[in-house]
Amino acid sequence: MALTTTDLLQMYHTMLLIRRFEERATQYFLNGQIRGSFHPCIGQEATAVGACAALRRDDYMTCTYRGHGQSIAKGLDPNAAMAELLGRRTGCSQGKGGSMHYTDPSIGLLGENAIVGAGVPIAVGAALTAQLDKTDRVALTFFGDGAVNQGVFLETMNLAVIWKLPVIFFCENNLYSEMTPIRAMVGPERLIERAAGFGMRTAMIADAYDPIAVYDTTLAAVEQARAGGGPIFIEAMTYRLVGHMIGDNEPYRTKEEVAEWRKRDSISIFPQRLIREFGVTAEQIAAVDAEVVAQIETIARFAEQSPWPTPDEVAVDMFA
Ligand SMILES: Cc1ncc(C[n+]2csc(CCOP(=O)(O)OP(=O)(O)O)c2C)c(N)n1
Repeated sequence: MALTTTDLLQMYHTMLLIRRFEERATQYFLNGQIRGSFHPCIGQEATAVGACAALRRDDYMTCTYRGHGQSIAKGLDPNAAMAELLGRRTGCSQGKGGSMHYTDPSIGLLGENAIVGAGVPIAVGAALTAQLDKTDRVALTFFGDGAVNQGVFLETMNLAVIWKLPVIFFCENNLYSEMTPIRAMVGPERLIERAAGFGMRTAMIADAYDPIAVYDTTLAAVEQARAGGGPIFIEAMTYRLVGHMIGDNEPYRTKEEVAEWRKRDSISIFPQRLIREFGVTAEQIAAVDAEVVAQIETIARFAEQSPWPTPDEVAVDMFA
């Protein structure tokens, strides 16, 4: 289905919201208002928004600790997302999960996950549920290039192929696993070769800073999976524009490399392209920018003014 101007503006809106959300969260972290660690997805907004636009609200999704943007793009209430970071009761996990454990079954969000590769079998299990229940839901699992050496990841890829499950393996290849370049970890040039070895269909997104390319490739994969075509592995070439986590001083990559990617930053390039190629006006872009500024203030106010969980709630919803 071709994207309308309204869809494209909505995509830009969500990408910008994610960027500003992560920037505000970074400030909270630096002020000591967010505990633990925090892995911003700054630079990777186009994969989150492009891929999630191809999903239905009731489709399943899992993601990693770098999943704030993907969760918001899937439909997570950004108020509940920010409140969760600040540990408030109004957070999506009642303030007990924090940055790495956003969960909301009402939108198919089966959880971020702090363990590399661990969201993959959860999504494959959800896809098995869809197949057994004969619903036409699909599952999409986001993971990084660092996950492709995990045993559980390889085992579940195999099962997904054998059982022909409706699951999309979405690899955000941002060239680094924490501080290790992908070239030092994996033999083949392309990670899709791993999946092809299991007999899985594959697709490449050479420029995953382009949300439309991400959307088109993911939509084709989702439609095939929904129609019984089985799993597919998508490798999306992307880049994070900030450190792995706050406090990472990035000794493993050069400032020049980061600067090259900054020139391609989709937050600035995409709106220019909407004006140039899709008949969007500069006023429409400015309206989105202003809306997001106001929205972030509302989100921040909601989170800061929300109550803390009380001590007697500490064991509620805890299963382990
Ligand atoms: C099983 C496991 N091993 C190691 C870690 C420590 N660790 C946290 S993030 C990370 C790098 C993962 O990189 P990648 O999968 O490429 O995702 P990215 O951080 O680039 O989004 C590692 C090794 C972990 N969380 N889980």
